[in-house]
Amino acid sequence: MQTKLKDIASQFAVNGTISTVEQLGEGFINDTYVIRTEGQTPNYILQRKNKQIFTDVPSMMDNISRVTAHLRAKVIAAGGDATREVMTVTPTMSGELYHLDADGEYWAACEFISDTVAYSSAATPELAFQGGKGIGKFQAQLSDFQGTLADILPGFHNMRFRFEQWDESIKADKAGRVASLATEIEWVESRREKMMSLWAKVESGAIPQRVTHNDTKINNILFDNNGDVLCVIDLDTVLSATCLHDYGDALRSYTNMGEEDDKDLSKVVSSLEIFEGYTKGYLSEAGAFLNQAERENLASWGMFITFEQVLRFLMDYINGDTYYKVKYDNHNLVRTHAQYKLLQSMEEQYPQMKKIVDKCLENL
Ligand code: GN1
Ligand code: MG
Repeated sequence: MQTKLKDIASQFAVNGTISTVEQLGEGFINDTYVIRTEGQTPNYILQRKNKQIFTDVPSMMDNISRVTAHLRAKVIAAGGDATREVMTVTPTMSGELYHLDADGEYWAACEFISDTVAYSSAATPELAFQGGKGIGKFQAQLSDFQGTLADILPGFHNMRFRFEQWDESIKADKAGRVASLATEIEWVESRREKMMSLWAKVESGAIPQRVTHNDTKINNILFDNNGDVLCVIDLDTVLSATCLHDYGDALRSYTNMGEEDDKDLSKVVSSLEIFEGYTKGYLSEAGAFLNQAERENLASWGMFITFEQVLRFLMDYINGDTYYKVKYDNHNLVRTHAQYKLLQSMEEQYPQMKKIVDKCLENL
């Protein structure tokens, strides 16, 4: 394996001599490695992109390349350090943005940004503030992006499409699990109307499509050693979508006091302190460009995205676990229960969340 990985790594325009290629983290979708080089030359991140999910890797890499070029220009104009504040794609020796290996697998590389800290949860409102600021700034920098990005994940955050997939999954009942899931299916069905009415504001154009990140979990942000936000990473899902999805998905991850797949549901509650920290940080950057409909709906979007995640995890369980990597048999069901508990916690606290958002907007 090491030889094969080294061989793949050597396809890229890496500076220095490759010493090792080691697995890094445990993403649900791609396989990630770090390419270490000898001496003082930089290290790199190497990823095998999941071609079942990303069916058009060349377009995905083209999106990433255009978005990072735009971000880099913004960082340089602001006098920042473009090698640390934005992801840098490493092309192959022949100048391609990806390498297609003999097995038909797609690989891509980027520079490893050293001396950074990544978190799996937001322990303090200050950290949440920094994360919010990071995504707000990312969206602000991209708010004047020209041209259109390839829609590499059609319907990704489209609630109408998700319900269509959902209806098909229930009907097909591929894994024979539907009969045992009456309670969980009702969790989804009882919210269908409400979620579709929120989605209608996107379909009408009141909530606009912009260039957004679409996977704003805290571990997709790198912080520096002072705890300040440095760089937004994992740009695979950069798409035209709504800013509210980014904000909501971040709240789903940051405010959860338990794990995304916690078996101890008593730990899974959404923290209002973290909510407030994230919202303040986000609006300190995004307050400048969000329109009225976006502002009015911020407080609902944590619920919207957490609901979407309940639906997606449960649908994958119903389909027989074909999308997300699972570590044990009913992992997707455990994820569904944990995300549902989080959704309930957000629903209960909606009035307080709305007050916090309104106060932050007044203070801008
Ligand atoms: C997937 O693998 P990761 O963490 O980058 C998923 C997100 C989900 C998330 C759930 C392309 O992201 O949409 O919210 O898992 N990405 C894709 O943790 O489906
Ligand atoms: Mg991702």
